[in-house]
Amino acid sequence: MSSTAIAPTPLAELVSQAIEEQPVWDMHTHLYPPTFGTPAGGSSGKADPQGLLLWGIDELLTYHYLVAEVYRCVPASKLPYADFWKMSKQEQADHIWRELFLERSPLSEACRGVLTTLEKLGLDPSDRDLAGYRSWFAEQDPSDYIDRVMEIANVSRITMTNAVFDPNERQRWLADPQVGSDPRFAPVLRFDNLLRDWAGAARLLSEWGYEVYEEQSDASLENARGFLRDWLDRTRGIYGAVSLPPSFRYGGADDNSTGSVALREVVLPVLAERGLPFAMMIGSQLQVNASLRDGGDTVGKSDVGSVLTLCRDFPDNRFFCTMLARENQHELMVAARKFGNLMIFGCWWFLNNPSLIDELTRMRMELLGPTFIPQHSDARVLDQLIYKWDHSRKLIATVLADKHADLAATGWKATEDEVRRDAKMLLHSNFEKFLAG
Ligand code: HDL
Ligand code: ZN
Repeated sequence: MSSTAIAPTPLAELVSQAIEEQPVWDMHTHLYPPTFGTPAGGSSGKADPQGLLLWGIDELLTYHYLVAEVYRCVPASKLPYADFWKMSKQEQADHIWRELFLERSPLSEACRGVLTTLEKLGLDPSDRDLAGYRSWFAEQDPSDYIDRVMEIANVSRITMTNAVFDPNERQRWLADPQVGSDPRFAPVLRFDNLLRDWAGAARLLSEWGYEVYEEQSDASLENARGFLRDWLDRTRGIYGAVSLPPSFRYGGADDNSTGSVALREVVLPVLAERGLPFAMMIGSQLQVNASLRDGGDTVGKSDVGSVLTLCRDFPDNRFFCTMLARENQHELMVAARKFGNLMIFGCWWFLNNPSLIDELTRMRMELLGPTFIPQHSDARVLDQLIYKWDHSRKLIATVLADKHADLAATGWKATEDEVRRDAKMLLHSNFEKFLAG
């Protein structure tokens, strides 16, 4: 029995290199350029407590994934949620570092990600020197640091989530029309409320000067279309996006629920006239534990049939779609075989773990070839790009190498150009081309 490690085959090496070297256009993140403000000023000195650009070790450690995980270690009976939220960001980070990294091995994907990020930035995770990490981050200038993180993660462009119903974000766009013009970032107009809560959205639109009422009259619907057009113009969004609950249903032309009417009469016509895709992220059951705040959402099985109906009934619209439940994945991939105006993407949120990224990517490649978008980072903290893409690239490369090995076994030898073309499709051009229509 040989004890020496088995060298990867030249083909596996080539695939790994092609995936590593291919810049990725990250199609869904919650990241922002410094023009949106940042709570950690770093060496720039300009700190905005309500700023939207999150970066640095304390933001990495207080990512809502880790807040949820730390409450498995020190329950609310011992640390009431209100006491945790009263802590400073640094105190919260200290608590999480101690409980998840020092008192227990940081085995979860979100914990491991912090360590990968530190290592790729040239810091030594085994130092366990949180104070030292903090001093290093404090010396970074936010805008220069964006370039550095994008270079390490090999991310060519960061797609934002510009939530028009978030007062903090909306005010920043109204105050400075150029706020989203940093070329490193692509804007996306996000408008969940229109579909999740028409009545509430109508009240807000009325406050904002659009005559939109709960009753979905022709005038109300036309004014809602006007609102969407205005904000697509203001943000120059490259697609429209919503997250939808597991209960989301679209039953066709006779479905007159307020959400379906808003979808059929407002969202899809405006995006079709603008030639912009519509991204549906389906399966997030919000705030099952509101005390965890952003970490309080869960997953639920959703209805792929509604996606099929939309793709069939709206052939002039293009749909990005990702679903949150593992149980929906195979049916969604088969749906993508039925409609070319459906582009499935990413291993979203609770699926963004090695075992599930591998499973989904294998299934997708076997059913769809290279015609899907395997991943988005969903990063909320800038530095997360480093680990989310490092981890996912390795997994995507392993699957692609296995599939090319299967081809080679038939006698089909891929050329280096063909392998690099595959990498470019998966990490960049499938997204870019679907955007272009
Ligand atoms: O709705 C979404 O875009 C989700 O990605 C949520 O932001 C979620 O909280 C998240 O951060 N997932 O990774
Ligand atoms: Zn997201």
